[in-house]
Amino acid sequence: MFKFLKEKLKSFKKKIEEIEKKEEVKKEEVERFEEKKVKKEVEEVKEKEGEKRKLEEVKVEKERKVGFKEKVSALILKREVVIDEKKLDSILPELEIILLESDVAFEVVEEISSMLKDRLIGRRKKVGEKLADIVIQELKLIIKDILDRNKFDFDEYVDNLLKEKRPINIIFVGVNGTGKTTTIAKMAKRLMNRGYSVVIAAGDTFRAGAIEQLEEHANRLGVRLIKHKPGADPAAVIYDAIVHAESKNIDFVLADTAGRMHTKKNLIDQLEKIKRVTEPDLTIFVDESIAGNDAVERARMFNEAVGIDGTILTKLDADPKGGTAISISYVTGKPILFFGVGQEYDDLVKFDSDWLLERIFG
Ligand SMILES: Nc1nc2c(ncn2[C@@H]2O[C@H](COP(=O)(O)OP(=O)(O)OP(=O)(O)O)[C@@H](O)[C@H]2O)c(=O)[nH]1
Ligand SMILES: [Mg+2]
Repeated sequence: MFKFLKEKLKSFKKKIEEIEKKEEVKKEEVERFEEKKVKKEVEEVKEKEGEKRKLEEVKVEKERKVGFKEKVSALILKREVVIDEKKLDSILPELEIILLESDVAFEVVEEISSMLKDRLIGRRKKVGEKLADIVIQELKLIIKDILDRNKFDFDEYVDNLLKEKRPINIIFVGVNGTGKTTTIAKMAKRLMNRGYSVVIAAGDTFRAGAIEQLEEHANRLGVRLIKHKPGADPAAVIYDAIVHAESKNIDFVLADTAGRMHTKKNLIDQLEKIKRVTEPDLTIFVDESIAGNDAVERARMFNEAVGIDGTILTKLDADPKGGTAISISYVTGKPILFFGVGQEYDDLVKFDSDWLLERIFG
């Protein structure tokens, strides 16, 4: 997971370290020179003082010591470097390229860059503190901040909602092949593990084989599937599933939808109708993290066209980059709810920014 991004960040860190090392060698030369100068001055003072009267000697000695001490602490202070804009300008472009290459959306790269400047310019770097460590640590905090802006606790939300109504109707939308159907099966298993009852609605009536695929999952999981014939109205299928759930006191309806129709407009019209007729409690957008900026753009489009409440990002296990996960919530203004991390039913991870950061930064 995220091998590409991890390696890029590592070499970025190394590069900053090298720049810093070179600067330090130069600085140390200057400092050695200055230290020698100070010592020489002190020696000279000592010599002169020695010639002075004995009575004054003790007093002068004391003053001399103070003078030396002050000079030494001034030297230490000089080693506390202030990070300035020039210094950041020498490293930020490289970081921006790494982030763009890792599929972080342009507007998110800009945000990260400007936040890094805000937080780092004018900051004092103490003796022994490495600029590379400061930059990486701050980058991590900024990404966490971006990830947590639209925080939403799925479990807490549904637990509370179930106190008011039943069933909770969740529809899954997104383009074909991204993992909608698999994710519905994973969600069904997760909800049942938490003690809830679930019914699945076969709302993808467009793609040949979609109903059978969902049926197979339903049979394996022991979940009831509500289906009509291929080509039927998906809004009617989902409506039937809700009526069934109401009559059996079932907690959740999880509804599949088509990922592709004859035209994009057909698809959006169909989703709009599903929303109008079935009034979902949550519309979850599903896309694959390996799609990079395409996934982010689709999320934006689906949010504008039909409205989404959050995203489930699949196939993180196969994504070397990670930029989609960093960007999608910022761009849509909607939370990431879960990550898909494999093809097994249990490969679903509830969103947690620290979990993601751990996988990017180690
Ligand atoms: N590695 C990996 N594969 C996944 C993940 N989620 C789904 N897949 C695989 O992606 C492929 C497509 O998944 P589907 O669930 O059929 O996708 P869909 O969005 O329903 O596709 P359509 O029905 O064609 O619109 C399948 O082979 C899944 O096993 C994941 O988190 N990791
Ligand atoms: Mg499907």
